[in-house]
Amino acid sequence: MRPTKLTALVAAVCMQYSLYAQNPIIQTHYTPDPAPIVHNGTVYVYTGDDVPGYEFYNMTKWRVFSSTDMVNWRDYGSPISLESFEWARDRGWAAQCMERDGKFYWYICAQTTANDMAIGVAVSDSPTGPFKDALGKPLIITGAWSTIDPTVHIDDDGQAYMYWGNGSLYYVKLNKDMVSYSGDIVEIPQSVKSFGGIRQAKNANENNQQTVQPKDTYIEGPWLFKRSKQYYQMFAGMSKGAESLSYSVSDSPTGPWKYQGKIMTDQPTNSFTNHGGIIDFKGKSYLFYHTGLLPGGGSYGRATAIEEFKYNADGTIPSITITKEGVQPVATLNPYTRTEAETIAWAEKCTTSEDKKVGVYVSDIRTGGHIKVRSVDFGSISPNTFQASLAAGLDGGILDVHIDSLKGPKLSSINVPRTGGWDSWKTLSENIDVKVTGVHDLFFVFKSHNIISGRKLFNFDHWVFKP
Ligand code: FUB
Repeated sequence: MRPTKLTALVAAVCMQYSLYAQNPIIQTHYTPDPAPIVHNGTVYVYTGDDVPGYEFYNMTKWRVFSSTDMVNWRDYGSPISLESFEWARDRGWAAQCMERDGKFYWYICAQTTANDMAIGVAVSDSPTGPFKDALGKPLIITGAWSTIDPTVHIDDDGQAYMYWGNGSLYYVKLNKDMVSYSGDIVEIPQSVKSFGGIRQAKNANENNQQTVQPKDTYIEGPWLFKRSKQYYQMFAGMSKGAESLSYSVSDSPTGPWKYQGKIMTDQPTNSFTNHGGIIDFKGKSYLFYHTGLLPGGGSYGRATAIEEFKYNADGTIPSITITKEGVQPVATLNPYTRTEAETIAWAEKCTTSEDKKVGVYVSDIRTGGHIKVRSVDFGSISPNTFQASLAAGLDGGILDVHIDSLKGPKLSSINVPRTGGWDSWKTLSENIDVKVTGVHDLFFVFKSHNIISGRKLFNFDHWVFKP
């Protein structure tokens, strides 16, 4: 079809939109149920892996990404999947990873061979893996389908607590080894005072009970953290036709809880669920949640988004609305050290894959696509060379490097030849004639030699500028 003036205008508007958009933070995969942690000056966000197009939560793996600036996210692929847990047969749902004494414990929930949901744990020496099932069996198995959404908190006295549940909220005290527990599983009482209301049974009307839905109620996705002396229990609550993010507070990790209200509600998220996590990083506070707003997404194609917020003076959390712009960078990226190509602020017409040879790399690169990397600091010395590791099984394409915008000054243009295979990597360099200093956004723009080429152009593993 020949482009008309209108299609050209729509394309220009879409391009403008993506230039300023930062939410969802990952565009190469569907990344629901974000669970962020801060470790050694880096934020790691652990997510699920939605498969849109099937009317259910059919996930089979989990993913991890990291950032030191909150806008460029490095993709570490999928270190665990249902295959990592011999006891798991289906539905890899919400998870959270927690560090203790240099080890990382990734708590997941999945369906067992008995059709219920159970909580398992994988362990690693690194936040990005490799991870291994710590027990070879579930850590929490109750026989109920609602044993989902684990969240873990390690209190100041070293006692770790794990909370979970859909409809009902439970906790148990984890032992120091983080892979076993002591004492009973406790169900946390719910009331209007503690969680805003009590969920109505589906058959409430038949039994002549009250059928008016409460203004809020605990549904799922607990997220426990401590700030000053207060414990916060955020959870997916009840709103009009979709979940809200709500919270309760307590003086103790075991309650009693006092309902505080809704943090995020009635937003055009294009998703029934929202599943949140909260962290502080570099002096700022962030809410992670998911929406169905990635193209092709929806309630079963959800993707992580982030908003910055400030606690009120009394410690309460303000009401937060979703934005396309997301958050601002809190650090810069050094272009003179090797950066993995899968470190991305925004990507279009490409995805990421992983193999044993190079780990994660950018793949399925198509004509008209690009990767944006934000807040790149060239300092006071201008680079004279750009170098990239690329592979092409067919006739390759062109990798153009621009600053400031897709059509901003061009620093380099690498002609990527056929390298002998999609995993036959070649380091290609190009001199830079333009002077560039200070902080800029960087755009890697993908072009084919032939304008009508619709095939994969090349794979992209890493890049660096030489001063
Ligand atoms: O992602 C599957 C389920 O949807 C999660 O376990 C819930 O928290 C909800 O987000």
